[in-house]
Amino acid sequence: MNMLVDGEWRTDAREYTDASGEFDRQESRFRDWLDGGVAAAGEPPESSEFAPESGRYHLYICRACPWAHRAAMVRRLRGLQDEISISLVQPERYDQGWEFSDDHPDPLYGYDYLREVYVDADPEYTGRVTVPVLWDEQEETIVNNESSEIMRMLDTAFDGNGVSLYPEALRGEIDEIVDAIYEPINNGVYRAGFAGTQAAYEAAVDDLFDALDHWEGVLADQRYLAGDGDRLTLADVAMFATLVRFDHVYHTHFKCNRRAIHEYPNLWGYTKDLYQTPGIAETVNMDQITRHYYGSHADINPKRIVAVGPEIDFTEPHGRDELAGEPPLPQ
Ligand SMILES: N[C@@H](CCC(=O)N[C@@H](CS)C(=O)NCC(=O)O)C(=O)O
Repeated sequence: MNMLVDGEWRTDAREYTDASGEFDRQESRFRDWLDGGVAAAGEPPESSEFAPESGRYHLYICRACPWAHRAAMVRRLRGLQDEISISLVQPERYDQGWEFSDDHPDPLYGYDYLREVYVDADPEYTGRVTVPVLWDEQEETIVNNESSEIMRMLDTAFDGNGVSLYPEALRGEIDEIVDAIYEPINNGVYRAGFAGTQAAYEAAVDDLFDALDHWEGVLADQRYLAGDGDRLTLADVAMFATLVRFDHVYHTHFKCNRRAIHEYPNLWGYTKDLYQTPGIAETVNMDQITRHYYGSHADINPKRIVAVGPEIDFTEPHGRDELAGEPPLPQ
């Protein structure tokens, strides 16, 4: 387990799992807000010195990471490409943590490792070095490294193109869905994949497939998750980031193999529908996704061989436009 301890890189610091074999995800540490950004209900952000100025912020992401994917999708769907710059780390993660490379250089400082960005923000930082990172180029610090907060603030702090993925009337319900899918689905695939005991693995898989069965039912007669399903929201962003990776990596590498997403008619149609929503496909890089997962977790795939399948096509007809609802259209 690799992490920073008091600003020093350590490769022996802590295990992924707790004593009962359950995957233990750390709390994100940097939790500042862009001024004007809206938080989940009950967590009002204070006003901050981070004004939502165009050209001031940078997103460090990995195309492989579902949490970083949320931020990249919101940036793209809201047309913030010119306001917030973005760069990628190398998809494989080895002993040194997330790395930059010739293919994926650090455009701001020319660093070799993402951890150097964390140490700049806090020379005494103790914790994991994760993506996404929302970096303030003016103050040269990390504003926030928690995707559920970054996605909300990118939607609400900037004007963007007029698309709203966190509309006021639906915020409570979107929060509930984002919460409801987090533990069994978004984090559930990791709980299965990194489980240290058979019991922890089976419990995670049971929760995961119970939740997938539930949402398969919900999506039988609505196009999207929130409200009456007629508009794409942050709840869909959060769900899609897991579903699009599922059949290629979670099913095999994380042993979530009771069923594949393409075997669920509604979840599969929904995944293709979102993939085909203008702007989303360009945020998905399946080569980097598979290289990252199969190539980075030596404890569960020591030979780092990347599975070749499945042969599924996210661009084939999804059949969901018969349900009420339109993809987001910039105003
Ligand atoms: N709670 C964080 C989790 C981010 C996270 O765990 N990202 C993974 C990549 S998928 C990571 O960077 N892991 C590196 C590590 O744990 O050392 C969020 O939602 O932003």
